[in-house]
Amino acid sequence: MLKDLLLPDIGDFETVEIVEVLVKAGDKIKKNESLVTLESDKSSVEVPSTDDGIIESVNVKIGDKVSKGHLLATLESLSLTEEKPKKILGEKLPPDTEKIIEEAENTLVLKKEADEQKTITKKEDNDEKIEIVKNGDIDPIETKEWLESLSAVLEKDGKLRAQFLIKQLIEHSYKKGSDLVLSRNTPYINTIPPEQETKSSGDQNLERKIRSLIRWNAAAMVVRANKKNPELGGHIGTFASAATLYDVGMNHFWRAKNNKFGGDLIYFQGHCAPGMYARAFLEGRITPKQLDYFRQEVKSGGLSSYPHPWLMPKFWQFPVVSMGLGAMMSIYQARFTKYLINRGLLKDEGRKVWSFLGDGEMDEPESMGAIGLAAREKLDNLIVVVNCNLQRLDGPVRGNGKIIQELEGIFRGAGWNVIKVIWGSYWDPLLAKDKTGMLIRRMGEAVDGEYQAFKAKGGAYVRENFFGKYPELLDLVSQMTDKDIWKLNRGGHDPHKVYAAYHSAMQHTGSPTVILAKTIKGYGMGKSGESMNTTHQQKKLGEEDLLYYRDRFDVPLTDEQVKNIEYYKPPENSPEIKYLKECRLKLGGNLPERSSFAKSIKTPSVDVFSAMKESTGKKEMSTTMILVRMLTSLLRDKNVAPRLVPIIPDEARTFGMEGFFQKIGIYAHEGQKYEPVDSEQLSSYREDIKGQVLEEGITEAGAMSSWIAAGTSYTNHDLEMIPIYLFYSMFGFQRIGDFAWAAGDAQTRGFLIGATAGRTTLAGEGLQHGDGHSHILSSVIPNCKSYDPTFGYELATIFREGLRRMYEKQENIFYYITTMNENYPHPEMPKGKGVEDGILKGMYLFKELNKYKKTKIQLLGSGTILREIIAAAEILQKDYQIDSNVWSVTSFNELRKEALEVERYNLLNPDKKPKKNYIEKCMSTTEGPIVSASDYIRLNSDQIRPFIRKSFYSFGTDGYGRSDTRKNLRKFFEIDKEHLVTYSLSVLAKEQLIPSKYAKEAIKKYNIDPEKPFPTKL
Ligand SMILES: Cc1ncc(C[n+]2csc(CCOP(=O)(O)OP(=O)(O)O)c2C)c(N)n1
Ligand SMILES: [Mg+2]
Repeated sequence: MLKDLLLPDIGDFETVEIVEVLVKAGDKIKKNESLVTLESDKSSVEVPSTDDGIIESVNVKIGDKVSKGHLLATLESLSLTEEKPKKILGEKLPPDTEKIIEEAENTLVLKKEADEQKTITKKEDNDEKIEIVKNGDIDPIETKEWLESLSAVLEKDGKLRAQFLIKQLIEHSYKKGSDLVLSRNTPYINTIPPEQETKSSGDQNLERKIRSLIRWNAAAMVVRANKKNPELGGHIGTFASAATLYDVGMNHFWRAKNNKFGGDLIYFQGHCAPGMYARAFLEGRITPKQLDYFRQEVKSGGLSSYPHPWLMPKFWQFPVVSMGLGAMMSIYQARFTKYLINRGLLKDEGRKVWSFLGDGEMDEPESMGAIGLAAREKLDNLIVVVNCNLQRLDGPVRGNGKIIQELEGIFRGAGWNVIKVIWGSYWDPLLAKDKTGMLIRRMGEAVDGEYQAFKAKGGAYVRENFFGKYPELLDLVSQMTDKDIWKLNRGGHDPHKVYAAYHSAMQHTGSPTVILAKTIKGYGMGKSGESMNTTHQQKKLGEEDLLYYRDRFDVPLTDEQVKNIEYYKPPENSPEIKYLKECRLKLGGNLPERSSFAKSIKTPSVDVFSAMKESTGKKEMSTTMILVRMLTSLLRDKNVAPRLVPIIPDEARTFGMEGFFQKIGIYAHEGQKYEPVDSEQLSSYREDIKGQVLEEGITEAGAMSSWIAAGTSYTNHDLEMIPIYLFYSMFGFQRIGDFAWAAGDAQTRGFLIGATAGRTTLAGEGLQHGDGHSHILSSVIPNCKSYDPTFGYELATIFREGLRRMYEKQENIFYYITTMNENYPHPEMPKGKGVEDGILKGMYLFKELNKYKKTKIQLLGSGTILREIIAAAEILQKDYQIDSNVWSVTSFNELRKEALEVERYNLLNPDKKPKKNYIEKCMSTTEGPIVSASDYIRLNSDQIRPFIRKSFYSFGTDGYGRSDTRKNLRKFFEIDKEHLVTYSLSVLAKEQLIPSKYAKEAIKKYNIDPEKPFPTKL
């Protein structure tokens, strides 16, 4: 059966141009395979076939303008059934139907009012009869009895009494292990009751010994480093509070990566780094010499202060010490793992992401900024552990409140599985004996400031101030000595409780888990810093403190050894070392450890990019559109296509990327449960469990975290992925600068695309949107390469090189490329030698205007301002007989980096023939002064000023942006062609190459006001 393939609804556009025809007569085609590519002035979209079949005829050609209903091709259909036309949503309803709906709605309103009336009447009837509908209720009679009792209480003793009883019931049921009560908070006791705890099969004695040695060595390395040089710093208190939390995980839960399993991903709390080194020392992975080089990283082999993969690329995986970043990055890591699994790129092995955070760190907006996403996406592969030692740097986290309860409420409200680990096992008998509920009440009453003091001031103090508040509680502990009371431990220091919590978290499905573990900052540090406000900064331990620490943890060192702060490692064949190693062997290997076995991706052939190297003729396009076109072509490259991860924070339409919705789908872990309102349109909103686009919504920090997860997939999943995160350039580095820094540290590979870039190019948006500095911010990240291309061929050259270097050569760099939304024609790639090389190095000679051979000037332009420079060059030649060289500068940053290196070489090799930097090589044979301009602040061009021996003048967009037309904005910032001509004339006059009258005349001619204040002051 012959079938017409018509152009479907194309949304906002009336007519669009065919830019590619992807089929020919006789081709066999499957449903959803692309027929043609369309391009509007904003976006390009492929049109899919609606059926399987053989193309009978193609009825369009490149350049045709088409609109909805246009016949694209005819197809000999191979499908047996005729597709039913879909009901079009939003179609205008016939007037009769509208009337019927209106009547029905009115009736509904009346009925609702009547119903309300009835309810009120019912209330007035005050029927005391309680009726129970057997609706999932296994024993309605019993329910009735309970409710009748409550009713009686309400009647007899009032609602306060009734509420009290309900609260008692909830607490009682919670205590018995029922965690289903739907309240924001549960009582201040452990979520898992003792009788439901899963017991560890580990040797507790040995584990305690091992933990003690780790504690000792961690503290010793910090104290030794500070003894050597007090500049070096370090933290003891954080790890001292978290040692059990890590130990239980390391001994029993965290599986390493090996050739059989992908490995759990553990985000260690940054300030706990000494603890990880101390364990690695016992495991034989780190030498005592290395321990002695803690925080002395300049010589190779030193240990980095915090988890920095850049500095210890075989050890640390996740850079987290800047508070709040780890929380978000780990959530998006868990999400990205599910994305890879759902897309069929990764096996589901039940791997988990564990993220350790400080309770003070939870103050950071980023820490809880993505917990909604984690619950929404049901990230049951994520376990967050908050080490609630009740302290941050200066003092208590919530002295007047309770951080655990506060976090519980927030996480519970967001839909997380919350496990509180508050009390250690020594409390269990007391809680069991507490028949009055007074103990739970007192636990709930005391605030964190008090709890901190309880652990700093000893057993007698606790008896008096905690138990002493109620006679019943004093009674409860009357048989206990002060020492016994002091021993009442906190959950986070009790390996049994921690084990039970971890075990339960591992079993949990359907939502992410947060474990709130109560600990003591500086645990074991005694007077020198246990539970003190100064604990965080404590990096020195005096002799007495060290002896106390040794005794507290039974470390087998003599007094002399303690005074020398010696490390302690039992012999290799000791039960401790054997046990420690066996545990890790069972769990597949060492942690933390960073490795990559990812296969490289072959760079796509030059053909994929060849269309971008041709002239667009008269057709005007923005570089953003060219990028989208390029990505569309890349989606046809079988090596690259599945690895592309387009990441967009709710701006796909701004960048003309809505065509991707249909083509590759938006990732949605539950697929699409609804028919989208625009289902009839070509670019309809298509969500899919296998979707490729990460449509993040309005969260730059989230999108950036996704980008980092995808860009480090080569090490965390041994799978090279190519994340391309597109954003408004102003909301990139300015917004998420610290994440970008962490991304560099993590050796993320990928593309950041600052779209709608340039302070005068994004015309109608104004101050908050006008980016004139992102290239300055990106320039500070050592392994970030930034480019500001003007033409399609420049963009294509840079992009292909990025693919080659990052994914074929597997270099640890990433790219920041700005693209613009200004439409203009693009010339073909100049044929000259060195153009491609120059584009990548940062500049090349775009055009030589050499007619008059009298006066010459060098004109440098970047981004869209290169076009103003080209226009200025033409005016200078036509009106003033001044020749010029026009240089396209694709990256001032790259030019500067290379020049700095050459300069350094020359300074350090004074006896050798000086090398020339690339800028000098470009400029050395040229004549005349240099005028340079970009759509960024002058500092962008100024980056190369020190390396130029000629007179150099830079122009740019210093000052706050504002909204206006491009023309007016460029005039305001003095980077339009008229200003550039005038300034060029003035520069030439200053160099005494021409008389000054030309500049004066130009100022008049172009209505330039020399009295206008500098734009930074406006
Ligand atoms: C973004 C950021 N701001 C500030 C700091 C400095 N800082 C380091 S540790 C710390 C206190 C941390 O307290 P908490 O999160 O409770 O961790 P703890 O050491 O108590 O486990 C602060 C403020 C930082 N590392 N990162
Ligand atoms: Mg803390």
